[in-house]
Amino acid sequence: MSYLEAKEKYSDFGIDTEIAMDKLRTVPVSLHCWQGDDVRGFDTDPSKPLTGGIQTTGNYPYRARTPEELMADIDEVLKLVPGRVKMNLHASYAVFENGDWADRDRLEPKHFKKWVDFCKERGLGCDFNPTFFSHPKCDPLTLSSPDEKTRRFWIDHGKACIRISQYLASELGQKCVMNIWTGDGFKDIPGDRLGPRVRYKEAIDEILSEPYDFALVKPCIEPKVFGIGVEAYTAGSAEFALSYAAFNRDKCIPLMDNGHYHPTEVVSDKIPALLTFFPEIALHVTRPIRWDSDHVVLFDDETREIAREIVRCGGLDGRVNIALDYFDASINRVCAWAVGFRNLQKALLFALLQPNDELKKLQDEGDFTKLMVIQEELKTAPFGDIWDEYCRRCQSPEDGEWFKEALRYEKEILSKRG
Ligand code: RNT
Ligand code: ZN
Repeated sequence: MSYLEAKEKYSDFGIDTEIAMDKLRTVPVSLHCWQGDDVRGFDTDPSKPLTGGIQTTGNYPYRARTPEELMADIDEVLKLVPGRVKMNLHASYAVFENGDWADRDRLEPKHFKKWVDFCKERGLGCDFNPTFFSHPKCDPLTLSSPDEKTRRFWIDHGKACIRISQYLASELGQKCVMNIWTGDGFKDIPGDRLGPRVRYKEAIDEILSEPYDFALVKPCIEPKVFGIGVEAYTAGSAEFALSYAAFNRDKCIPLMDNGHYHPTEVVSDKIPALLTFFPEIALHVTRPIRWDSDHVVLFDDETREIAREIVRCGGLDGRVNIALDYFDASINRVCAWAVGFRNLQKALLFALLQPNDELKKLQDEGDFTKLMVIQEELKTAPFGDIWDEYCRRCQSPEDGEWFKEALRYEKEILSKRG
């Protein structure tokens, strides 16, 4: 079927495919730099394991080992995906020139100048994350540690990251979402659950006392139910993070990662719950399998439902900050990035091609039969033809094309890496 026929089909449902495609092209989605090197970064010994309750698995060769390699791989991803990309960096990806290494509490905007140049040349905004893991100063706790020196180091890191986020936002002229997540917690039943949370809260208070323009810098608090090695307790639980954001609405926003809840909970349903109260929220879109496994995002039911809630709640106009967060080391990393980014674009386009006003009306009128029928029939509407057209308009390769290019890149560039 051609685009024009597909467009007709959708217009029978009262849907304008032109409006949907035009809208999607304006929406920034953050591309996480950490898929390219298995979350190692450049500021610590790359042979040391990833800590903080997260883990990459797989031994696919050719991971990026230097800022140059990582940037080249990201450039390749930019060729392969449609839509508006924003970068998302971790503090551990600081680029130290002429041996001027600085520890995390001493990081400065200048350590991200290379990334600013990279983003400017490509017209991208940039989000940011302090890195509270994979570092000798994790004792293993960070912001919730009972050790004053440990806490001070990590608070100073958080403050340095606020300054860097402010720099990224001002240089690039787009807001910078700065996400605070720590893996602080315990493997087994704690003797004190309150103490670490009170210390965590006070530490975040201190970090957010660093001056920043809240219109441009959006600190977030990301909760997590458990992590590898912190199965029994996390300081930054859901209630902790959400309460923090609710009590500090003039300073930060909540962030939800859909790998961070009990397996039968769904983030799609939590989006409108939070948007009832918060003007703005942030998301990490990932795919958990049985645990927070951070598999590549698929075009699956929950990703589509998350996208539908973002669209239906008016989230595309800045209320929902959308970011990807996964890391698969078992497959070609450029493809992992591209598949996940493309799938999120697909899910958003699919959501924009729903007759959302009509569905709402049917629900309010109590016509649950028609509500079900329409939603089911739209699943087999000629979505693929609209998707192909969207890729063409973004001058991005269609399904079936991008993979060939990714294989060429692997053969000509990646395979030359030791
Ligand atoms: C970990 C959190 C966190 C990290 C990134 C690297 O479970 O999801 O967001 O994945 O910051
Ligand atoms: Zn996350």
